[in-house]
Amino acid sequence: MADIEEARKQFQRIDTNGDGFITSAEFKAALAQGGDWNVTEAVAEAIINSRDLNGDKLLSFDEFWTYLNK
Ligand SMILES: [Ca+2]
Ligand SMILES: [Ca+2]
Repeated sequence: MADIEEARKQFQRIDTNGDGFITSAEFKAALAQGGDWNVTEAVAEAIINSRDLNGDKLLSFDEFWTYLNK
């Protein structure tokens, strides 16, 4: 079981504009910041889509949390 406070901090770091949703662009930027420069926007989108439960192409904290607990 992941730590929800830690997950929230991580989520907020990725959600750079603070609207409560992670877009593929934000996710790509976060991965690049972590040193993973090979991730293209298309790859980031595919990862988001695989975690996106309601199909809005955005990752909410709930979806992020669900993913962490899988
Ligand atoms: Ca955002
Ligand atoms: Ca979603």
